Amino acid sequence: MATSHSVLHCRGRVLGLEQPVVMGVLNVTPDSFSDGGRFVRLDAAVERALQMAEEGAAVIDVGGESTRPGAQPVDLDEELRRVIPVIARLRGRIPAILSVDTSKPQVMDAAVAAGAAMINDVRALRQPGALEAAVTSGCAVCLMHMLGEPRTMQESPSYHHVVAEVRQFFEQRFEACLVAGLPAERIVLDPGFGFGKTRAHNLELLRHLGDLSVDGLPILAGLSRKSLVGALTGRPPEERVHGSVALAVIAALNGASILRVHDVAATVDALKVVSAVQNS
Ligand code: 7PM
Repeated sequence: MATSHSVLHCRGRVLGLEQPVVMGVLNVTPDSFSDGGRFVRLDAAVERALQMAEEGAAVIDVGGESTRPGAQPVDLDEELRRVIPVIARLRGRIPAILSVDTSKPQVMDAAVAAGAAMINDVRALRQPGALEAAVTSGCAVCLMHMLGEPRTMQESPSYHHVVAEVRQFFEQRFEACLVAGLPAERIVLDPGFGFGKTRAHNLELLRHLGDLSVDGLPILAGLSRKSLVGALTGRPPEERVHGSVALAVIAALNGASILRVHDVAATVDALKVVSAVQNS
């Protein structure tokens, strides 16, 4: 196996990665929960998180900024209003690690104060102040590769050699983290499927997932319901469960330690099968 780090340190807690684990996606955006107003949305988000924990998610990733292709940035106060109450309500209620999906240092600080133990940053701590916020937080961090910005990244992504370029990006960000005082035990790398990548790029990265890791750091893969699944199956997002589970299985077999998914129960079952095969 390409990854030699089999644990992730998350603010005094240890997430075991001997077997692949699931990170459940909790989008707290107006388009993800029916709009009965802010408090209805909060209740619905908390309910969904409890369900994902029950289904076996080891991590719950709470996000308030839509990073879908073409999305507009979200204002700081609005992002705080979306994610902080959810994290605060979940703190201590579930065994899952709480992750905050953000690029803003102010959101990282507030989320950590509310109970988050992981930071998932699609901009890999490149916003001013983000690296420092992550270092002092004690949190684990997910460094994701993205070519460009969400608003424009899918316009015409181009690489000479996608695997080598993503790997080089990981090397640079890993070095920046070490220099800033963020140790390897707190870092996970993510190729950012769909973030400035064509279908061919995504498939190339998936096939070579094991070659992407730097210093044996664990790999996180997010393929769930993405347009890649749509392109391969011809199905709309709500009908992409089976294709997504197949991709999660392939990613795990190719060395991914954390699978970021919407359909937790189905993926947890599939990964139990993968683990049994890997450990026999
Ligand atoms: C529309 C398209 C809405 C895509 C939302 C998305 C990743 C992530 C996302 C990922 C990490 C989604 C994506 N994808 N963070 N955030 N890795 N670390 O499926 O692949 O939620 S947004």
